[in-house]
Amino acid sequence: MCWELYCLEHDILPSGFKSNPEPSSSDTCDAIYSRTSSGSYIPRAIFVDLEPTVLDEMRVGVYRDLYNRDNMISGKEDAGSNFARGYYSVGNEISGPCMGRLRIVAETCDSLQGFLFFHSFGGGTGSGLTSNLMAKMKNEYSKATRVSFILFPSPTASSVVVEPYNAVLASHATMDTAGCCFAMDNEALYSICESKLSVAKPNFTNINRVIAQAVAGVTGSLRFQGESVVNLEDLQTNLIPFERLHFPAIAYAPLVTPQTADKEIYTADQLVNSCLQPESSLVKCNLRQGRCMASCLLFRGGVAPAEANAAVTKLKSSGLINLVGVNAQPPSAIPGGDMAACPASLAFMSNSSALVPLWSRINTKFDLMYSKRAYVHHYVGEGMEEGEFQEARDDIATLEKDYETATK
Ligand SMILES: Nc1nc2c(ncn2[C@@H]2O[C@H](COP(=O)(O)OP(=O)(O)OP(=O)(O)O)[C@@H](O)[C@H]2O)c(=O)[nH]1
Ligand SMILES: [Mg+2]
Repeated sequence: MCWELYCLEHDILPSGFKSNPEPSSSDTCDAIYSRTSSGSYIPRAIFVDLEPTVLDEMRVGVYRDLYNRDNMISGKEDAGSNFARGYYSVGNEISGPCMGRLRIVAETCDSLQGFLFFHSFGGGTGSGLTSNLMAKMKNEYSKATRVSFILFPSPTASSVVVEPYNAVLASHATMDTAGCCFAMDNEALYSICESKLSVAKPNFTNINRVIAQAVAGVTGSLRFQGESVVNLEDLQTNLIPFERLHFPAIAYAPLVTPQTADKEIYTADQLVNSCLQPESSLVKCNLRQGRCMASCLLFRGGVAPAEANAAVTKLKSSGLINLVGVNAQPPSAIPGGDMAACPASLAFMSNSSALVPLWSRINTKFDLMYSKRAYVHHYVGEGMEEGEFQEARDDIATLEKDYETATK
């Protein structure tokens, strides 16, 4: 869904060609697309899964000609919601070919700035394989920034009981290798679709399009020239004052339908207020209740820098704002999608204690299972040592405390 939106914003057709071969001067999409000798654009992206069905959908989908097939790597059998299968056994086998492809794509970059990761914390592949790759990438590309968009287990509804294990094990495994990890969860995203976007029964397409808009808000100034350039490194440096405390929340506004878009007010002030409402957050939390260490506000569209700064000054009395960016390119909307094309938007990122309850919930569920050693043998059977459970759990207990202490 991110590439669907990027293609729309950069005027790239599903074939990979621009519909207007004379790109606008502010378009800097070369940061995320490479160009072939015939002039078509290819996403600088690698798609990896331990089983083929999800990637098969992409291989026959609308954008099938956009992607380089060699950058889609899938195995035969999934990780069965087991972190250890994703990290150690099956996952470790596929990680070599993944790194091989990654090197090829990285070599086409003139000045590699960093990597964006998209994965779940609940699935075995999303938690385990990503952690495995993250370690290898940190080793090989130590200077590159790593920014992740992570789907956390939902607070109440969860389809798979071992998701808390996987989330804790993956957070521990990536504690020293991840850079800046934006937390999201499907419960928050479902309610955005239902209550804000009037979608009766949201599916992953609806939800992932909301994620895509927020991601496009974060990457706007990488893709379009503007006065204030906020690159991945700026984002990480400003949002993550302490390396371990790398889990900011992300909120987005406006979340409006084409029918209600003209009733919305698009001033910087109003966008900030909207983002601070709990129902604008992509993860279930209340940013107003969290004590804040750092925030970044990235505006897009018709917001004058002076107006943005004035809105931020108001906020500063109540929290810490480290970085403000305005990119003149307004957001786009998928034709026929749930969200309206708006003249301006804001991606609001905040590293605060607001996520502590999320960790507490996951930890409690972890403890309930681990006290009975439930499902532990599945993990040990895939090459993990049992001691890693306790080690990971202790690490996350420390993380929880560190967040409390740092934001006191
Ligand atoms: N928002 C969103 N959530 C998804 C999507 N696909 C899966 N999930 C959620 O991710 C979690 C499971 O992770 P998956 O990514 O499906 O699992 P996996 O990483 O493929 O791991 P295995 O299937 O165990 O190999 C569940 O909570 C799903 O609801 C998606 O496209 N969008
Ligand atoms: Mg899977």
